[in-house]
Amino acid sequence: MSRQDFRGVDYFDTDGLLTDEEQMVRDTVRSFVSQEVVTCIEEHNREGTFPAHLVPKLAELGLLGASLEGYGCAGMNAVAYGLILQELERGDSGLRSFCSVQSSLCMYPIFRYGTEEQKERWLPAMAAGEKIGCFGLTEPDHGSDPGGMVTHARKSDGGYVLNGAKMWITNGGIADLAVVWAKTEDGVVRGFLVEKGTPGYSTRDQKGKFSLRASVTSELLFQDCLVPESSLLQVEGLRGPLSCLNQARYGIAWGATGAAMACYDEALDYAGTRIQFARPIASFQLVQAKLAWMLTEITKAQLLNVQLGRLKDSGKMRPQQVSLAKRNNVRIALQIARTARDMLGANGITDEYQVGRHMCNLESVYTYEGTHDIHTLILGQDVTGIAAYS
Ligand code: TGC
Ligand code: FAD
Repeated sequence: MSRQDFRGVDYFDTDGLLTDEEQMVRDTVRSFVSQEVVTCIEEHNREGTFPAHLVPKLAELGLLGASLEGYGCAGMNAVAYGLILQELERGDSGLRSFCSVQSSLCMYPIFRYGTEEQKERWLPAMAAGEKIGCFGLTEPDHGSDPGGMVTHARKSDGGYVLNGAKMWITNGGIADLAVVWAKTEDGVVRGFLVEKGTPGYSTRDQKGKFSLRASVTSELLFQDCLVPESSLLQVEGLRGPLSCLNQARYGIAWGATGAAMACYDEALDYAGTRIQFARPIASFQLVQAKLAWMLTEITKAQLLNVQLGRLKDSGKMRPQQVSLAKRNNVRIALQIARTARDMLGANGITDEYQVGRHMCNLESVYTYEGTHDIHTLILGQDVTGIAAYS
C-alpha cells in the first residue's frame, strides 16, 4: 500500500463525534495531502526546501486563518481547524508548521489585537496566501523564558526603533510580515508588525537542520529598525504572545496526532508484508504488542483532541488543558515514530519510507511551542498552585 492510499485510523469511531461538515473538511484535506503533499515532500525534505508551490493551494482550500471570521477567512470551528492540522501533519510537520504560524501566530494576533486598518491591510492577503507571516518571540538566549527577552523598542519621532535578534523563527526568510515582540523602555512587552524591506530589518536562514527540513527556520535581526506607530499591536505584556501560543499549541496537539497516524499506518502495512523466519513480522507477538500500544495511544489522543476542540468552541478551554494535550500528544507521537522506525528495520532509516522523517520532525515539535518540560511545569503549577520554573 502506498502512503497516497492512507485510510485513516479510527478505532473508536471518533468520526461519529464529528459533524458532516467537519468530516468533509477532514476528507478534503486528506485527499489534498495524498495527492499533492506526500508525492513531493521527501524530495523537499532531502533538499531542505520549502514546498512554496503548495501555498496557493492551501489558500484555495481555505486553510489559512481557517478559524477566523471575516477578512476573507473561512470561519470554521475549532474542531475543523484541528482536523486540518492533523491531516497536514500526516503529510509533514513542516507544512503544518507553515500553516500554524501563518494562521495562529501571525493572522490571529492581527485579528485579536490589530487595528481595523491593520486587519484590512493584512488578513485578506494572508488568507489568500499572497502574504506570508512569521512570529518572533524566541531569542538566542531566551527560549523557554521569553519574559527575559532583550530585544527592545525605543520611542522615537513617529514610531519605535527596534534593536535585537530573534532566533528559530519558522517562515522567517520567506515572510512578508513579522509579528515581533520587544520590550519598550518601561520594560513592557509589546507586539510590532515589521514589514519585509524595512531598513534595519534582515533575516538569515538557519541551515544544517536534521528536523523540519521542508520548513524555513530563520534568525531575524533588528539594527536601528524604525517602525511607524501604526505598526503597534493593541496589547501589553507577555500575555499578548502567550495568548497566541494557546492557539498554536492547540493545533499542534492535533497535528502531532496526524504524524502518529501516518507512522502507525506505515508500520502496520510494513509488518504485514515483511517476511522474516518465513512469516510476516506482523505474526510475532512482540510486533503485535507494538501495534496495539500505538493504536491505543493514537485513539486516546484523538478523543482528547475532539473534547479539547469542543471546549474551545464553547469558550471553556483553559490554556492548561492545551498544555496537557500538546504535551501528551507530541510525546506519544514521537514515541510512535521511533517505534515505527524500529519496526521497519534498516528500511526505517531511509527516505523511501516516511517514519524517519516524521521522527526527526517530531523532535522539533517536542521542543517548540513550549518544551515538554515547560508544559509539565504549567500543569504542575495548575494542580499545586506552586510555580516551579526557577
Ligand atoms: P507568567 O508570569 O506566568 O505570565 C505572564 C502573563 O501572561 C499571562 N499568561 C497567559 N496568557 C494567555 N495564555 C497563556 N497560556 C498564558 N500564560 C501566562 C499571565 O496571566 C500573565 O498575565 P498578566 O496580565 O498578569 O501579566 O509568565 P512567566 O514569565 O512566568 O512564564 C510562564 C511560562 C514559562 C509558562 C511561559 O513563559 C512559557 O509558556 N514559556 C514557553 C515559551 C514558548 O512556548 N515559546 C514558543 C515560541 S513560538 C514557537 O515555538 C513557534 S513554533 C511554531 C511552528 O513552527 O509550528
Ligand atoms: P531552552 O529554553 O534553553 O531549554 C533547553 C532545555 O532546558 C529544555 O529541555 C527545557 O525543557 C529545559 N528547561 C528550560 N527551562 C526549564 C525549567 N525552568 N525547568 C526545567 N527544565 C527547563 N520560536 C518563535 O518565537 N517563533 C517560531 O516560529 C519558532 N519556530 C521554531 C521552529 C523550530 C524548528 C524550532 C526548533 C524552534 C522554534 N522556535 C520558535 C523556538 C522554540 O519555541 C524554542 O526552541 C523553545 O521555546 C525552547 O527554547 P530553547 O530552544 O531556547 O530551549
